[in-house]
Amino acid sequence: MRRRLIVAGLVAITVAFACRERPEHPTPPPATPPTNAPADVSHGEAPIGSAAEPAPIEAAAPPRATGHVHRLRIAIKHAKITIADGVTYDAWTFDGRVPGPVLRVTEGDTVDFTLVNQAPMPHSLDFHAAEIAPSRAYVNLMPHDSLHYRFVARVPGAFMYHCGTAPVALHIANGMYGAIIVDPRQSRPAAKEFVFVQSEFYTKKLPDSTRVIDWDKLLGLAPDYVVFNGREAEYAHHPIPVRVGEPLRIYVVNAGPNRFSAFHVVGAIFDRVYLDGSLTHPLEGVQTVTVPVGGGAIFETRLVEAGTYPFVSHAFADATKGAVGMFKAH
Ligand SMILES: [Cu+2]
Repeated sequence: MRRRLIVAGLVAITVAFACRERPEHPTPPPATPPTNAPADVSHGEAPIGSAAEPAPIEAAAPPRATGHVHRLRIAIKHAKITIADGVTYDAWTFDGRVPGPVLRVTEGDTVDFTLVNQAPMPHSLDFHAAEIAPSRAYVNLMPHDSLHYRFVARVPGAFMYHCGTAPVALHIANGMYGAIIVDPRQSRPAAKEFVFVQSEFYTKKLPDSTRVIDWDKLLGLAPDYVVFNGREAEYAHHPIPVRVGEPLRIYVVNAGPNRFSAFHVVGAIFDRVYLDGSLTHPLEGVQTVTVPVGGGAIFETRLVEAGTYPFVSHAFADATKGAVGMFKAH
């Protein structure tokens, strides 16, 4: 009997070891930092492409909303997305894209919201722009199920939305986030407007070269990519054209799930920065402002002469990993 127990124990231990997921060997950091300047401007952490070719994900903000009740519907889908040139990632998405769609409503408007789960596992959606009981609205939705509720967008600002299903870090890191802009009732002054959602990807390669989440890297806070709008250095490869002197307004939402953003435009000083979007006490004349994970801020500036102006997270390891873009002023 005792012998049988020992054998059973040995078998169990062997099976446990065999079944344990073998972590992929992390890529060792290079022994020395790269010394070849990859771009033709200072702070150009990525090669600069042509402004003539539009970026795959539009940086321009959608126009201000009209009407007071907005019927919004989002479908949860699992989809392959491109996170860098030639790099495909198995993502969990809102509407098949990462980040999810930019939503825009006005202070006091009613959002009439429907969430549909077309994915093969439970998901949910948490609106930071809403004041609502999570136990009613942010519940896990089973596959093929849908959920409908309304909320009033009472507070203006640049807000995050994201999947709130546990473990939340996994669902966010896999792509389930987006931005919702709530405009103040009285319009902000006219400006050219952009939305940048910062986020991270923690990846390991499958045999077919598709990337999937690397949970160890996520817990170790070691992303492979830090990006604006879902793709590494997207707006360096496709610089954003603007005019010299025109007012710019940049809505930045930081989806994380882990890295704070230190948002900065090289060659510019922000005239005003509205934390989250609060209309009272904007910061004036500031160089870099932290956008915390799960937070947002609205940046206003203008570019004083023709040229290329990088925008970055000034946490420069993150800029090196892709949190960099370019404005081309002419
Ligand atoms: Cu989810």
